[in-house]
Amino acid sequence: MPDASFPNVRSRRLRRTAAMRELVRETRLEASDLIYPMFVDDRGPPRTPVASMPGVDRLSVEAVVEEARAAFDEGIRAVLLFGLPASKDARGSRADHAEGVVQRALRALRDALPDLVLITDVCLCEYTDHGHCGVLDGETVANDATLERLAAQAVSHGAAGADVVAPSDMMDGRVGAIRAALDEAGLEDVAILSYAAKYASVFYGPFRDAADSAPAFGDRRGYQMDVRNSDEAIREVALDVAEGADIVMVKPALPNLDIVRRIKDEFRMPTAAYQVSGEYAMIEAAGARGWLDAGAARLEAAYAIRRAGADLIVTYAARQLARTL
Ligand code: PB1
Repeated sequence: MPDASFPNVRSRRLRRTAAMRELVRETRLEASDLIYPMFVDDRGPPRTPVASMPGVDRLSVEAVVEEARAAFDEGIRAVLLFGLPASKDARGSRADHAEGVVQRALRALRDALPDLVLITDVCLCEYTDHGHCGVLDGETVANDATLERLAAQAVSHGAAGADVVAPSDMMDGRVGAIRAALDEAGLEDVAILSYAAKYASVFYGPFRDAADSAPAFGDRRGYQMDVRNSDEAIREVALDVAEGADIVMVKPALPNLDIVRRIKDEFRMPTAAYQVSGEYAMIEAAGARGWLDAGAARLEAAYAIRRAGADLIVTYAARQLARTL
C-alpha cells in the first residue's frame, strides 16, 4: 500500500490545467449570490459620480431603474437601496415619508422589474442633519426613541414594495421592534436582513462621502461593534435571530472573514457579508494606479468572502463581477 506522501501524492496533479482546477474547485460563485447597493438621490441630476468610489454614481429614481435593469440583465437578482433625501433634519423625517426617495424608487422598481429582490437599508444616518444613526438625546443616540423611527421607516419601505428591510443602525432591540411593527401593519411577509455583526469601521469612509452621512460630532463606537471583539458578534447574531432576523450580515467583509465563518458554522442561517465602500475603493484605487489587476482582485476578494461562508455578498462591484463569472 503506497504511503500518502510524495512522490505517491502530488498535489499539483489537480492544478495542472484550468479544466482540472475547475473540476475540483470547492467554492462556487454566481451573479445571483451578489447584492448590488445603489444610492437613490433626491437632489439632482440623473447620475452624480462618487469621487471616492470610482464607477459608483448617486442615481435619480429614473436612473436607478435603468441601472437595476442593466444589472438584472447581467444576472444580478437583488439590489440594496440607500436614500439620499432632498432635506435632512434632527429626526430624519424623510426616512419614513410615503413620498420619500426610497419609497418612490421602490414603486418604480417594483413596476419595472417584478422579479428583482428589493432590499432597503433601514437607518437614520442618511436622513439626519447630525449624521448619527438615530435620534439624539443631547450628544447620545437615544436607543429606544430611535426604535420607533426605524420601525416607521421599515413599515414605509414594506408598504412601498420592499421584499426585505435591512436595519444597519446597530440599536439594541431594533430587529424585534421592526418585526413587530411590520406584522402590526400586515407586512408579515417582508423579511429582515439584519446587519447583525457590524463593526465600527474606518472602511465606511467613502460611503459617508457618497451619502453625506458622516457624524457631525463624535463617532459610531457607542453603537457599532468594537473591531477587537469576536465573541460579541456571536451574541449579537443570537439576539437578532431570536428577535426575528431572516438573514444575518457581517460588515465589513474582508477584515472579518473569521467572523463570517464563526457565524455560518454556529447558526446555519442565510449569511451575508458586505464588502463596504472602503474595501471597494482600495481595490479600484490600486487598480487605477496599475499597482494590481483590479478585475482579478475583485474576483479573489469575492471568492474569499464566499469561501469563508457568506451565502450572499453585498458589493459595489456586483456588475463587474457578474460580467466576469
Ligand atoms: O459601503 C459602506 O461603507 C456601507 C456603510 C454603511 C451602510 N449601511 C454604514 C456606515 C456608517 O457607519 O456610516 C451606514 C450606517 N447606517
